[in-house]
Amino acid sequence: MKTPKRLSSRFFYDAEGSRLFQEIMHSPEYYLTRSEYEILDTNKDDLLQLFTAGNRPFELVELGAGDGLKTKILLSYFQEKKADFTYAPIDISQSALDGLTADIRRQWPDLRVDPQHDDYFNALGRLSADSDAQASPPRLVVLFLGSNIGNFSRQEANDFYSQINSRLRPGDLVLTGFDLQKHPAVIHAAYNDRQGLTKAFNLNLLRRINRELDANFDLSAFDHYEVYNPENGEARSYLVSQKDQTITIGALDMVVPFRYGEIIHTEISRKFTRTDIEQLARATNFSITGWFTDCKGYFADVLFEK
Ligand code: AVI
Repeated sequence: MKTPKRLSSRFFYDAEGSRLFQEIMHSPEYYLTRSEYEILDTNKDDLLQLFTAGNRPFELVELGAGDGLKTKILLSYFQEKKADFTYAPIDISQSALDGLTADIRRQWPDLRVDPQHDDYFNALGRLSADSDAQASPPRLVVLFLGSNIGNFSRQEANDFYSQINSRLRPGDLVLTGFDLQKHPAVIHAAYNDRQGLTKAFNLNLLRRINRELDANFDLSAFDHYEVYNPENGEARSYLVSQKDQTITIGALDMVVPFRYGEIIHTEISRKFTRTDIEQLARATNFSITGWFTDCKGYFADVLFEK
């Protein structure tokens, strides 16, 4: 068995995990969502000018749309301004897409929605090919908001943006939400909220394994622990075994021993400097054409152009 033990943060988002994440986003410590909301709201007109430069229609392609709360600021404004665009949320969860699409159709019956139930890169490749076939091809504008990029390692982020780049045409855009490095205490608190929501979110991984893989984790025998390292900008989440114990995972026919104090690494949430972002753009063949931050300078939405 590998040490340290690891669980991928991809598994956080079952129904309960998604619900807890919604609560985290509204907690006083989790500044990320409010900062990005402020950025999009303050700069929606500048963004619209950039998206429609050259009077081209555009296709707003959102990777992992979730409940689309922040995107709705843009959708609402673009509708009001009668912009010529289609919204194409991509998600591997059909139920998340159905909910979002129904919600948008209710709020803005005239908005063109083109939901893509697929893997990000397949869907991007198809949207690119479809728009190529049109007489006046729309510009693709990819949204990857909410600091989702922070959950990738440096290498994974480079690979991800290279893959996106290979599916776009010159002039297409990518708007990414990056959480910036700042006073370490602010970041540490965001992953250690006083209500214990992040703790419950982390422990829910074990509940999910119990339910889906017939395991017998006792949630009260594990604690949540978070470290933020200001030298490399990495916040890391762990679960810590509070005693010597042995877990069985029926579906995998596995017995897993834990020592007192042993950790399971569950998530990395990277925080960026301007140099990190410039390096990412350079390494993946994008240029930076827009840089927007909130009034505290906590978060940045950065526009890359192919
Ligand atoms: C989804 N992702 C950007 C969140 C983050 O901040 O890394 C997930 C999260 N983990 C703990 N709190 C929120």
